[in-house]
Amino acid sequence: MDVKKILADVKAKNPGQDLFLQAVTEVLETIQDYVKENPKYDDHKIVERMVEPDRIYQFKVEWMNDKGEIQINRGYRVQFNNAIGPYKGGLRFAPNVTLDTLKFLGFEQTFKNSLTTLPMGGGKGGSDFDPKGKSDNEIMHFCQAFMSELFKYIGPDRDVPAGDIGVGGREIGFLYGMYKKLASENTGVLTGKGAGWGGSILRPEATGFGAVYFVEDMLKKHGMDIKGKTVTVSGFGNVAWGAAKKATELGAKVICISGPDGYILDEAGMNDAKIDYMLELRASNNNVVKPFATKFKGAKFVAGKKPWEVKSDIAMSCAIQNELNGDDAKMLIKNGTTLVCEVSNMGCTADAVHELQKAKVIFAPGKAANAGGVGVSGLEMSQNAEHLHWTAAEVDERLHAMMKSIHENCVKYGTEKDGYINYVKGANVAGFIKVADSMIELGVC
Ligand code: 2IT
Repeated sequence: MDVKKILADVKAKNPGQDLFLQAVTEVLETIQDYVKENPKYDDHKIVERMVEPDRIYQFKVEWMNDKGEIQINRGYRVQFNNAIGPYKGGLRFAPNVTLDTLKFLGFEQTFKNSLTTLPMGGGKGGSDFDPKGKSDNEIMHFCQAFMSELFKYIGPDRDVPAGDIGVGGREIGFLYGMYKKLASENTGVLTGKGAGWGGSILRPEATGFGAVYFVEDMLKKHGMDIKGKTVTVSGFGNVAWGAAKKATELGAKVICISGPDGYILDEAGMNDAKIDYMLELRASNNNVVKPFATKFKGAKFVAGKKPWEVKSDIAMSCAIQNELNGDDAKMLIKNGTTLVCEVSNMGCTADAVHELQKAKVIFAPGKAANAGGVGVSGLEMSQNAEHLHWTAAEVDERLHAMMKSIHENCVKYGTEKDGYINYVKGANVAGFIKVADSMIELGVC
């Protein structure tokens, strides 16, 4: 496999798609040794076939705001790879969403879904719609208009979307209501649904909980415990909320959360009231964390800065891609951070990953650490297919088992000669093998 040539081709074919190229570069650089040792992959041109999405839908979304003005947005669904199961992956609504964003996410999703142990292919979709400052009514109208086109391309055994940034339980409700009406069926084609209408218990918590289980496994492997550790978390949305909740429950002290406006430093750590307030902040549609410092005495708001400047044992990126760069990584290393867990998809720049690994910091890539979210989505699909509802204990046990299996696979394929566990390499190789072998068995089609 000629990594340079494949990357040059990807770059030439996808001009200006820097995020997609970043995601592909990381995977190719870390799987190349394994691919060279196993010539069957080159014989079947697997890598070249994997970097090309199966298909991409782009559509216009027209809707009316509360003032009666016509609005036009762009909608997308990238169906990346369905070798091991129906396309599966979230929908992102944010003003900076482009095709590049969704191609990088769809590519990552293919490897992540393979790691979960469940039969799910990779896909991603979304829109440049900006939920900030919109009324609930406007969000409903947008979701309905978006689904009136998307429903043509999805199905419970074809492509199963879910939430991502800007798409939570409320949006899934509006989207599912419209799908159900248009398709004349109630088959659970979206995941992240409400518990009363087909959703799985623990799906809202799953990404954050799974990431903390993964952190626990990494610490255990290195002879440490999460109890008593300080944790900085970025973001304040669904993923940050779940991570803060589980880390606190396990005896860690979460001292930071953040938003686009800056970060909150709360030396006393999170408690139930503070964690619940994160949900209120998100529901307000304002996308700021500053009010947290007004509400809770002792919490300090630091404007315009990222939480990575705060000293802690564990850092968890739970906001957005490339939110932790090389300089941030150097700061974390200087502050003696033990473990960095990328929870957002591609939360760290390539520079940051390089710095952290060079300094032998324990580092988890997002596609391993955040796989619990889509993992429990997969469990929601199973429950929908058998028309049953599992208990929280059952779902949590399966989530634990998935994260444990992902950790074991990372150790198996990522342990280097000096004993350092390269979790990035481990996750990419393990994710690759299942998809690649399936593609070979399925033939050229
Ligand atoms: O990035 C992700 O894995 C998600 N946004 C969740 C996808 C899903 O289908 O639950």
